[in-house]
Amino acid sequence: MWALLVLIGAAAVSAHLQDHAFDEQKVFRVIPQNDEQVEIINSLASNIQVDFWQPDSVALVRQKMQVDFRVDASDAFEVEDLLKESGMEYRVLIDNLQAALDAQFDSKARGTAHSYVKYNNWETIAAWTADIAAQNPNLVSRSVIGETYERRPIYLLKVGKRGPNKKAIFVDCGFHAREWISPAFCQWFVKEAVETYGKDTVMTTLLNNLDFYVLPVVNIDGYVYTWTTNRMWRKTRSKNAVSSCIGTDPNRNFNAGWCTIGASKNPCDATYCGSAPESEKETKALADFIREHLSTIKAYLTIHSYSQLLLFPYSYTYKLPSDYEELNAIARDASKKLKSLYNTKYTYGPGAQTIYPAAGGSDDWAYNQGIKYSFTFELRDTGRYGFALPESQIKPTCEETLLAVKYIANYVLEHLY
Ligand code: 9B3
Ligand code: ZN
Ligand code: ZN
Ligand code: ZN
Repeated sequence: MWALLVLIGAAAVSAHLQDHAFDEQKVFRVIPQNDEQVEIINSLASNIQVDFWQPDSVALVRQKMQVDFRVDASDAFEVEDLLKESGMEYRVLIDNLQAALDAQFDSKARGTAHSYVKYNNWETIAAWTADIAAQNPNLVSRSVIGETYERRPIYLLKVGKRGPNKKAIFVDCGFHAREWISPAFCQWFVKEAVETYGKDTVMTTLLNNLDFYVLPVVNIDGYVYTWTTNRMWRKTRSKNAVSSCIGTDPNRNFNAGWCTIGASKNPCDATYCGSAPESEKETKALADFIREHLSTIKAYLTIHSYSQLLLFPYSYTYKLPSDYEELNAIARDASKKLKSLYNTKYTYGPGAQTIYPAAGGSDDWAYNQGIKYSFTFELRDTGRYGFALPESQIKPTCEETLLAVKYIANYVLEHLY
């Protein structure tokens, strides 16, 4: 009993740590129209702390596309003044980030019980991976594919009806720590699999004929850090040899044009590519697993947020993949499926053209390993809440995304041989 009280007390303290961390911080959206305005954004970023919410916004700015960025409370007025004076097209996306973050939880009083319609902390997700496997031994099994920098086990769930020589689809979530809707989707997917097997004909066919490898959180250390210390953290939590800055961007750390474009060699940046490809224990574990299962894995799906995009290779080059026509048609039809539920609109296309050119991503790497059906999802929303997506949107977001994932999986199944 006392131990329980102490535990609850500790959770309350750590939750309180960030209670006011983002008070009055603002998120702006700007659309620079000319080179002068591009220069203003760039000089802003070099003078004050600017957290671009679509990393590699440097590239977006240069292409005069819309960019969202967060600034400190103490800089907010000055920044807005500057934007006004410049005549730049801008909008205050989030007026008080702390208020938006407070609103992401649908109730203030929170237990630690697992819920599919709430954001779960890592402890709760880890316990859930054990429970869902124990409760569904005929469909789900859990393994450990490695450990994180801070030595947490990286869990992988294999979901499917046991059978000989099955092909597989790999789905991962939680590359980027602050993209909380992503791990929520992986949990949702497994729930739907076990609940609708034997009832939904598509799901039943999929699980009878394919296995899904579901990795609920890749960047566990970062995810934990967003719960305890800094909700806006993106990278891993590894120490760098040459800098006091922490962390590497796991989605710039794969061996696909590594660090040639849209990634930073500076460990202090959000898109730091790491000291070498697969320098991170988390990306190495993932890449090792995929290499070991290359003969079975036929599709690779990686779930990020936000922007409502369905991307496929390449991101590290403007060159189109040899399967461009097929991948584009699948992305088009999967987006259409997704839209059919709540009218949520997705943009789709090759990464470089559709968001920004950037190297070292897992989708490009998987594609170059020979996994033809390789896609990155960027889930809801388009910036109203950004990373602070309210819990009330978990269910609709996951339901619509599931339609797209099932569509792709079914396509893969029908094109196995
Ligand atoms: C980035 C890259 Cl490098 C890729 N290959 N595919 C998708 C993305 C977009 C995500 C990222 O890492 O910036 C969106 Se959060
Ligand atoms: Zn406050
Ligand atoms: Zn991401
Ligand atoms: Zn994103």
